[in-house]
Amino acid sequence: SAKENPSSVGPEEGTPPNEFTKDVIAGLTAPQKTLPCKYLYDEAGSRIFEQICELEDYYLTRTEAEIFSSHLPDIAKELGTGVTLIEPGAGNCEKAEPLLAIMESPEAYIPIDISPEILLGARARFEASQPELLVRPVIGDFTQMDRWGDEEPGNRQVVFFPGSTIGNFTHQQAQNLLQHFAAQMAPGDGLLLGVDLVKDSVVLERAYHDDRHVTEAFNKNLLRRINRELGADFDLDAFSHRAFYHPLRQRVEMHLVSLKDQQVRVADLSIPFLEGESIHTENSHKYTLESLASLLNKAGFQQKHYWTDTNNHYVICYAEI
Ligand code: AVI
Repeated sequence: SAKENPSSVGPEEGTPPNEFTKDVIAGLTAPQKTLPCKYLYDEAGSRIFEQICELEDYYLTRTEAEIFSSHLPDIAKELGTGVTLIEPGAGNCEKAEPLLAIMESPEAYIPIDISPEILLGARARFEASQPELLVRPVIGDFTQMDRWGDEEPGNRQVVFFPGSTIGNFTHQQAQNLLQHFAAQMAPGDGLLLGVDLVKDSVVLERAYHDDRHVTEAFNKNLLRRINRELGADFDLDAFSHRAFYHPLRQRVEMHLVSLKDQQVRVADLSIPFLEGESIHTENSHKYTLESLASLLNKAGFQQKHYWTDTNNHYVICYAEI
């Protein structure tokens, strides 16, 4: 603003469009309409996502939790002693809590998230349950962050990235993100990653097209958000939720399909839709143990150990640089 920047004089230039507006317009005017999946997580979207995690059909959360509870002592041993655990996109920090409780003399826990409320709540919880642990929340977008602030020399760091969040990045983006993590790590530092595996497409598609229509509500909430924040006029009933597994790309794609020819007003634009035309709203990449090892290697990590469930639906993997 003019106040913060004394060199800018003259009349107000009007608020520049924010990043959300720019991304929405760029996405909806592209040949294959698309919206970045990070925008699925406004307050309502985050709440719906929590409901997804409890669905019978959405096996990911439950399976990851199963692997953790069966192998927690093993995993903690692999991470070693005196470790600073860093969790990008930590949210409520629920997954780190039992791990930190069993790790041998962890140095500190650094959860990173864009939501200060949720981080401060988590810190209060840790103060009660693990008072001796140093918890230093960092507020911000971990994909944009150059340092996360453990500058103590000699501390081993382990980056904790569960939930198969890595799957929501393309292979190139995933490699870039892991390289970005690696750039802040020293030789011998670790990465503990939770990743959903390639499996029967029926199982995969059911997870993203659940019979309770919670994922549909999650997907459509993005249109509701655009209506609210950009004054758009999407008719939610004129779009349907579509999720399918693409075996060549090894990913589940989520789309919103227009049920008729229509024009939608978004910001100052009128966006045309043909019947059957879709907005691509999310990719959820699935890995094999081989494709995961290859991703890790490309990003400069060596896989040390991995743990799967008995169905081989999901993997937790520990790697070091
Ligand atoms: C957060 N992420 C790992 C979820 C996934 O499975 O890709 C997001 C999600 N989208 C639909 N359902 C869940």
